[in-house]
Amino acid sequence: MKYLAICEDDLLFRFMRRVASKRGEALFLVQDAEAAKRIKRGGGSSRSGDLGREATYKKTRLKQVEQAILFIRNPELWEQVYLLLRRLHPEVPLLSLSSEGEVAADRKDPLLRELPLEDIFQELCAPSLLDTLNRQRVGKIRSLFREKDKIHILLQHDPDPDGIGGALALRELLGRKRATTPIVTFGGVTRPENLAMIRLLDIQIERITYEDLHQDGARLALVDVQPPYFNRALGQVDLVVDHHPRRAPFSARYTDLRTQYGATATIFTEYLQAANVEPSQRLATALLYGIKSDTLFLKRGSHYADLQAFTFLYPFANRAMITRMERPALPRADLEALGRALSRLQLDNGVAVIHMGEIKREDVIPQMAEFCLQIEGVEWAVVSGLCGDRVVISVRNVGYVRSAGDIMKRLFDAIGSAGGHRSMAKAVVPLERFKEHFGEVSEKVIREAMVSLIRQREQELRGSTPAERT
Ligand SMILES: [Mn+2]
Repeated sequence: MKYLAICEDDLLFRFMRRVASKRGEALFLVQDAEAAKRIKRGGGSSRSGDLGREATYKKTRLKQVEQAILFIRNPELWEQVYLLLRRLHPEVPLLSLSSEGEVAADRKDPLLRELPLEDIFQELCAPSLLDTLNRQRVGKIRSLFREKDKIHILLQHDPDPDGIGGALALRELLGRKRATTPIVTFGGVTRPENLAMIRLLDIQIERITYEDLHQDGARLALVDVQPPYFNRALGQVDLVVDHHPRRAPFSARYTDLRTQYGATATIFTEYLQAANVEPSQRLATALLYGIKSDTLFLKRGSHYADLQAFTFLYPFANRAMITRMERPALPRADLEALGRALSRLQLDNGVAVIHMGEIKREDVIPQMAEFCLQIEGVEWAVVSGLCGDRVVISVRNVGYVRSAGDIMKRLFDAIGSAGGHRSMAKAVVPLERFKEHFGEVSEKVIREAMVSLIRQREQELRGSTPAERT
């Protein structure tokens, strides 16, 4: 016999019928003879007797019990049973299911554990409550649209994985295809990771204008965004599903805002589960990546629901593909430019300056600045490159008391845009203006401008008292 359950009645048996009905696994010792009969009729093993008396335990072969479960609400009886059990079998692990809580707290019994009933309710019932809610929500969403309606799923200006994943899920829930339910945006996808995502998962995102939003009576669904985000009126909005805080009032035929969630993809994952839709690998990958990137791998603003959705999606998703999205391949030509620059690298008081010349992709520049910080002796990394007609400069340093943002602002704000914080900063300057100001774009020019300012700053810091270094 594995478990001995000591209970006032047969309530616990009903909860654990599946374990209990394997004969020999669990014996229910109950106070009341009628309850014992009901347990037997339900396929369990039971005995009845006065739980406070030693004789009741005599026939239970207590020494063979691996674990005892106590489900006794009456505190005096609980006390009696506990003391009796400990006298008869000091080593048996005890699990007490309690409604009062804290009976075991000051007992200093390492083999006694307490599980509050409210926690059990939370674990068992809360998901079911949410599930019925989600089922009702899915029904509502499906009733919003007629078969002949075209639906535009509108995302933010620079659609991100969370919005894209949610949009795909909405299309799936509605049983729609791309032609009748396109994903649209007023902007375009720009971040390399997001471009990699739509390329690898073969997702089309179409550009749309305000004028075409309701063309031919098209319906409008907003995912991971709310109407006030757009600075113009959108006309009738049919659906809004989002997790951002409500910035301003808006109206829509259906709204589901869950601001405590870390991702919109989590809401859609719950919808899919409630609707019994098993996600395809493509859909699961998109949703998983959405949750992962919006919550910084469940670190930022994430909720228990995000973790649950993540766990549900994980086995369906293509994880290798997510790794490829997160680290989009660097263009070979850009890497070669970096290689050439690295071979000429000279350190000047811990400052590494690299000008990559013309490059294809802007995001390579901050990545390379990050990379250069790992070179021995480097405390500051300054990497620049020419992207079309813009000079992009990225700065990183290892310290916390340094002010990369300040320096970049001082140097470049007047001729372009510059900003950042203490350890990382960026400047973008139109090529023409850069030339007007500095004469040419070269490593030499950037080095001269940056190094003297960095040195000056460092000297200021050295001269200051520690209290000022904040
Ligand atoms: Mn989001």
